[in-house]
Amino acid sequence: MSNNTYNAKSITVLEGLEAVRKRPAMYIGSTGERGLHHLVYEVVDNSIDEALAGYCSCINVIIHSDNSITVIDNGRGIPVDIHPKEGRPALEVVMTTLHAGGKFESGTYRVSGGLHGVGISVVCALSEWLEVEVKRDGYVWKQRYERGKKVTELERGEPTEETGTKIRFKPDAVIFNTIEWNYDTISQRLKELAYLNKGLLITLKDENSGKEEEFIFEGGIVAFVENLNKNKKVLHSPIYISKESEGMSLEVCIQYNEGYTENVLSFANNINTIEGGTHLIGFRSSLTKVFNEQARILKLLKENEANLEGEDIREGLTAVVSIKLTNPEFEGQTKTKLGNPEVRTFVESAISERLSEYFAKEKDTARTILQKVITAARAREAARKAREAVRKVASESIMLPGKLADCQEKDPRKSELYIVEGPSAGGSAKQGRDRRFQAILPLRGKILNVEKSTLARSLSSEEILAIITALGTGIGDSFDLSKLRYHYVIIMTDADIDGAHLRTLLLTFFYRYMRPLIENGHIYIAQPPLYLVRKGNIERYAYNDQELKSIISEIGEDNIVVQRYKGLGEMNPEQLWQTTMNPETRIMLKVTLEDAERAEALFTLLMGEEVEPRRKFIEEHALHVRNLDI
Ligand code: 0RA
Repeated sequence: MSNNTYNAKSITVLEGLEAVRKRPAMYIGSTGERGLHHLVYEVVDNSIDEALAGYCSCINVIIHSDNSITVIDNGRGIPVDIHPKEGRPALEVVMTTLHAGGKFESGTYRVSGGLHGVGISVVCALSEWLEVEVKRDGYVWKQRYERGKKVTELERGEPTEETGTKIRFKPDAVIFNTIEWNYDTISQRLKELAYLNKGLLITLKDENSGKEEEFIFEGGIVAFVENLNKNKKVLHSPIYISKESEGMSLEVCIQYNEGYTENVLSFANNINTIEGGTHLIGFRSSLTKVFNEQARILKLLKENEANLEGEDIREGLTAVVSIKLTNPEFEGQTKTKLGNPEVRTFVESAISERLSEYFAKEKDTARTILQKVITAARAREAARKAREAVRKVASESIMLPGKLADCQEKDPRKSELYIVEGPSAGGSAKQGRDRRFQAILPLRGKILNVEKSTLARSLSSEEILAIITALGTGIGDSFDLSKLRYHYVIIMTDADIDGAHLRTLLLTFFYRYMRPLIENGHIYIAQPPLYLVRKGNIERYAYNDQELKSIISEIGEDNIVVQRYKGLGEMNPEQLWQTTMNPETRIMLKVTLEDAERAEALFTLLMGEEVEPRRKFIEEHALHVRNLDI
């Protein structure tokens, strides 16, 4: 049990407009600029309803310098006769009772739900003052309210033949963060409303700046679409579809331009349904359906080609979808998503029917549009294939080669990769290494006939791929040094002619395809010893002939055993570690660009067509290869 006891006195039943003033955001979304502007939209929506019902042709909005605003329409005027149940003028009921703003009759497309349609009483409640003037029943009628409460009785003024409603109100600064109107915001919305309600004249005037605008579009949403496509090259004249039945009224206008962006605006009862909804779903699916049918009929889509998809129809599509219905359900975060399920099928069948008819008649337009959509579909297919290829390569490169014995260290700056010749040396290296930071990649022992082979053929593609993937950088144009997985790449080959060849091949490969590795000093040549000199317990390694001589003279010639290493495989793991891999004691040569250039020159020569210089070079070069086995 919570120790919160329920206190009956703490329960306040909010009644009438007090509720609105207590929690304004619940009715108008916020008390910021957006909420503020909802006040004027609410009043205008009421006038629009009159226009939709066919009684109003003109709406005027005036922004005053005291931050009050006036909305005038020439509709029927809010009824002023005594409301039978309430016993007071209907106008007063409309202005002071929550949710009494709706029309007393049904059958019109009353804007309700969402942030609009909360009723004019909400505007009244959130205004410091509101003055209404109704022309109806032969007279001008007036009444004033303050913060939702009437401060004057309904008063009959001078006679008039006209009808209409004029509402002027000043938003309550106690409620709103700001009570300043944004001319452009209002102008934009009024223009949109003029587009959505063809033939309706809407004017806006700002008494502060003297700015004035007039919106009237006989073309309605066709003019809207034309305006959206104003600076674009269009592919055809706008296609207009309308249908009215089942208590719904649908208007759609479609026009493709040469561009690739989609600009589809959807509205339900004049509210911009930013989050879409059932009307938009119906619109899209009908377009996809009709386009596919027509593309097959006109044989523009080959039989083996896949169907057009939703995204194909969007490129360069400009459209306005406007539906008006009696009981809209608004959903979503901002209540701008139409939820009525019946709308989907209505829109889908209406557009499918009309668009098919249209395409049957207007074959040229059909072809033009379909070509565009099919091109988009083919581009999509090509892009998908390209993406897949890239993904495949990427996934392959993430897969490290099976032969690689990786190190535990993940920081490339501390990691070493030994590229080792042959499986036996590879085995010793794997056992001898410090696996915490040293990785081993063994390459195939015997290199192909270098002289008769190209680089690609000497190093099998499998081997090259293993190197590329182990290093992680990619090659050529897509080489990325930042992806290098080891900052020390150490070539460890036997001290024989095959080893020399492999070294040349590797250096040439790095020089040609991964040059930054060399330029940035990441490539090294391991220096295994050539000799092991033993005398009793003494073991000394010599890395060249000169060293051998000095060791021998140092420890004396008697009873010494000199072992010459022909290959790395002759060393046991411990020896390999001690002599060649232990960072404390090893000697490595850092490969310079000149070294690599020389290797590449040698390689080119070896690969070259000219037999004589090749032979000469091999002979000369052979002299420099230590411990050459001939
Ligand atoms: C209730 C009933 C009728 C019209 C209106 C309200 C109405 C409200 C506003 C708000 C601004 N302008 C407006 N114009 C009309 C229908 C009255 C009838 O049946 O004659």
